Formats: sequence, structure tokens, C-alpha cells
Amino acid sequence: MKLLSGADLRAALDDLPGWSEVSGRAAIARTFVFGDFNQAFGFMTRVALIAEKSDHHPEWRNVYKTVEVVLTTHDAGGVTVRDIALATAMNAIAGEFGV
Ligand code: H2B
Repeated sequence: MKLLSGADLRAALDDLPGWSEVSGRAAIARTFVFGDFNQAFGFMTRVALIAEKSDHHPEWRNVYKTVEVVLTTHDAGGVTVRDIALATAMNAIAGEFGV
């Protein structure tokens, strides 16, 4: 899996509201804030099914209605199209919760 160039990554992030590069790490991150825990966990459940199916898994942390996500491709040592695809799916699912 090929790492995205800096320019390709910035172009991809332009189409990914809420996502940004992590400082000091080859990764992207977004914090999602839902209406309540039920929504946050519902989001995580739906994302988990996609992650498992695509064999690409997020680093994430949930506190009540907040889900902090970091995406990187561990096998490649940085951000690849697989992270962009998962981030895109996450934004779509969050959007269904009005986030
Ligand atoms: N998820 C992420 N984010 N990066 C990986 O490199 C990765 C993964 N590799 N999920 C997969 C699992 C790999 O460990 C298995 C063996 O296919």
C-alpha cells in the first residue's frame, strides 16, 4: 500500500470536513461529538462492521458522546487511500446522525 504524498493528502483532506493531519505522526484525526452515548456507540458499531469487512481498523477513544479517531495504515507507516476511504465512510455515517 502506497503512502499518499503531502500534496495528495492535503487535497484529500480538503474533501474531508473535520479531518486534519496529526502533528508529530503520519496520521489523520477527527473528533466526533454526537448527541448522546447511544449515538456515539451506534456510530462506532456501524464503523466497526466496515472496518472489519475492509480489514482496516481505526485507533479510537470514546468518552460519553465523543469519539476521537486517528487513522493511519500501520502496515505502510503512514496515511494511504485506505485511511481516506474509512474517513469518508465515517463522515457519511456521522452525517446520518446529524454530525
Ligand atoms: N488497520 C490499519 N489501520 N492499518 C493496518 O495496517 C492494518 C489494519 N492491518 N488492520 C491489518 C489489520 C493487518 O494487521 C491484518 C493482519 O490484515
